[in-house]
Amino acid sequence: MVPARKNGYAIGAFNVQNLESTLAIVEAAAEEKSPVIMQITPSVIKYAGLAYIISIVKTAAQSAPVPVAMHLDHGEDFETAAKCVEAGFTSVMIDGSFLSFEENSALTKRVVDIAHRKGVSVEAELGKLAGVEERSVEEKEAILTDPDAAAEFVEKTGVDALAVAIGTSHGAYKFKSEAKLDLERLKAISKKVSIPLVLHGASNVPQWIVEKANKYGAALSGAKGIPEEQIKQAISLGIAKINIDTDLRLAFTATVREVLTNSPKEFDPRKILGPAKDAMKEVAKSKMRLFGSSGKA
Ligand code: TD4
Ligand code: CA
Ligand code: ZN
Repeated sequence: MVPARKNGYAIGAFNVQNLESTLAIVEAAAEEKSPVIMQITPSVIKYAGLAYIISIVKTAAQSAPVPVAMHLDHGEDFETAAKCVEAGFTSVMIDGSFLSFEENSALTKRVVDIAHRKGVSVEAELGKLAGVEERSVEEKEAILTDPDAAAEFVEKTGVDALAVAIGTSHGAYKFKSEAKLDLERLKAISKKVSIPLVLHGASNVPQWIVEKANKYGAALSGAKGIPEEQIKQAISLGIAKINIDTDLRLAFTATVREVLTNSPKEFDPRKILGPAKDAMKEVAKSKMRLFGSSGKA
């Protein structure tokens, strides 16, 4: 990510849950000759089991012709982060964004201390991503990342990458009205913080995929994401890791629905999940091109 920030591109960090999402991402990275980050959340560890998900992702990383990082996304406590450091993750996120500045710094520092001893890098988060619900302007202001606090946080903790809150949120319903990131704030953070910055909640929620899903029975009206132009601007302002989960989920779901509707006699899981995996792969490839990481491996 350091070369990415230096050279004005970003690495895609895609969430994996199972074999299909792992294959989609590693195949995309190989075809695009792009480095890639595969990230695993605590809820995936609960769903699949740490040993299963690690062996799938490690197998992908070992057989890929491009660099593949295995990252813990939104590590919720010290124990989870420590377990992943021990288990061979290349990087971990410790998300103390709901703690006070002091508590978040202290927790992050503890994780940095054990991770760096093993050569594992650490991402932390300062500020809170906006929720799905509408918030008043004042409240919203209060949760976005403060540039001075960000500089102090990085200095205090020795963290390797920082997730910033600049108006994005997780999921498929990011904006009720105009989609807008606080790029001025990002610029100010970027001036004071030189480590790679991370953009969570960066899915675009492509309308053609939402429409396809809805055509085959989904109920996803009003879904809205971040316009691609704003992603490009964010990269030019220091974002070097971009988290994408929702767009892959949407592509998967729309295709599963399409296959089940159009081929009612089909009951081979591979014939249902295979096309869904390919749809996720196409989305991942288009992200690598958008982020400028294609050809960088
Ligand atoms: O960090 N992420 C992924 C969050 C995934 C939460 O997943 P679980 O259900 O496994 O807990 C992002 O920033 C993704 O942003 P996006 O815009 O794709 O939702
Ligand atoms: Ca958080
Ligand atoms: Zn996130």
